[in-house]
Amino acid sequence: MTNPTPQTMGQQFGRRSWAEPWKIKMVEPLRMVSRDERERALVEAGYNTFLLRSDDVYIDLLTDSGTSAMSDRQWAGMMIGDESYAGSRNFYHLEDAVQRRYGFRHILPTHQGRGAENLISQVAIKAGQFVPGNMYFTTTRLHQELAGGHFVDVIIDEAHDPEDLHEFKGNVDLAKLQALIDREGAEQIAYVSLAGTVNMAGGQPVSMANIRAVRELCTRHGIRLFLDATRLVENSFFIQEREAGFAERSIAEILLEFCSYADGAWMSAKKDNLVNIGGWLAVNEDDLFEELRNLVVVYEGLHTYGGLAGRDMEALAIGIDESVQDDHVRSRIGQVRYLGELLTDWGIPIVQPVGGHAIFLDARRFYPHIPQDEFPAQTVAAELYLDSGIRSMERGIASAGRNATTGDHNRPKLELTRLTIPRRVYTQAHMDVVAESVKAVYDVRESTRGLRMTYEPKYLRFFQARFERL
Ligand code: P70
Repeated sequence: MTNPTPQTMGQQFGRRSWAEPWKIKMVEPLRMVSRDERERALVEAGYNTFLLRSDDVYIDLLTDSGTSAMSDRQWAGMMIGDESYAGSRNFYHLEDAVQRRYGFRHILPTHQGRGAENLISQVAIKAGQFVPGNMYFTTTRLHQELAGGHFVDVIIDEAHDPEDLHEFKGNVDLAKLQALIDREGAEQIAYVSLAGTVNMAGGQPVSMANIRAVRELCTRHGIRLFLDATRLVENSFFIQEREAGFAERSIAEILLEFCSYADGAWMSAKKDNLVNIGGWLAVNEDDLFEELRNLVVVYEGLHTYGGLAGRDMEALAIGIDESVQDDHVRSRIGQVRYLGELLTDWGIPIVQPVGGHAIFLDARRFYPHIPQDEFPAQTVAAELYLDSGIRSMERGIASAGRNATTGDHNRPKLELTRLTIPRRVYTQAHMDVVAESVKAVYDVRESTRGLRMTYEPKYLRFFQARFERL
């Protein structure tokens, strides 16, 4: 019998293939780790992929944060870093790039996203106020709580269902937001915290229609609207692809319009913006900016460097311009989808539709016999590492932490393991290896047992918690 003619994945899915709009000129060797080494490393790490050494990892899909490959132009920019303490020329390049691409008036650099979250939370939240948002994010919610705020989830219900095919699962449920305002009073709402795409929901986008409506509601009640802009470029891609009237508009144009409805934004530039470290905070109001500019010197550094070297700010300014190019975003999300299509084809349960930055394995359906208190998503991450040295991240009950009042576990509906794809780093062949490993772990799922937590830190426990096999 002869084999059928091999087909590219593009052909198999009835379309032409996409390709990266770059070629590789420097490589970083990867180390294959033996099964014995992996077993030892996993036990030493307490079954927590955050505690593995990267030298023990083969393909690292822990995060897309700070793991992107910079371009030759960004590296060239590093050489023209102006390391003056005050008024570095690279700061003005960064300020200009954020103003042009995101449209906000005032900009402060920060060492990374959570530095900006800390500043905005301290300045814009009064103790006891509520902060409605489209699903929690770990660091964002923690800073809101440390500032005395209470986070309230106002995302649409569909976002909590990994099988629901809603095209904009990041949308705010306006009725939930209105009900909160009616119940607590507008003066008790610190601001609306809107993220696009929504990380914990699976990288799901917010539509332009939704932010317009949220803006309208906020204006009516005199409430500010701030964005988590970490993956807003990727959000813009989904608007271009899915929302009527945007197909002919560039991602850069869509991004600018989206930001025009907000009063400001915080940014982890380690994602969309293609740098290994950095963040920024941007607002339009003069008075608010004055307060933030004063506070930044307490936590980050002078307002013209905010914890970054001049060279970091230059790489970031260049990265911002590169990050909004249509061909870049198309190939970045194309690669994520490629992996998603393989897994879907093989019947492996993942969050649908596939989002912008990662594939999220649905651990509840992966291991239906493991109860949530035995950490099914953490178990998937551990088994995947054991099988092939691939590192992923738990995004379920361990990440959700404990209820601040009752002390019990938060039990999120979504119990997920994230395979996060760094930008411009891995090839299609790496995605094939990943897909095959997920399948191998899935094939032996019935004999897999869960985990018990043996050490639990107080803050953001998932980073440093330890587990053992049951
Ligand atoms: C990730 C990273 C960071 C992040 C984010 C959104 C939507 C803010 C931040 C904070 C890193 C991470 C953070 C906490 C737990 C696990 C991983 N997300 N908003 O891998 O920015 O890290 O620069 O302080 O996704 O998703 P930063």
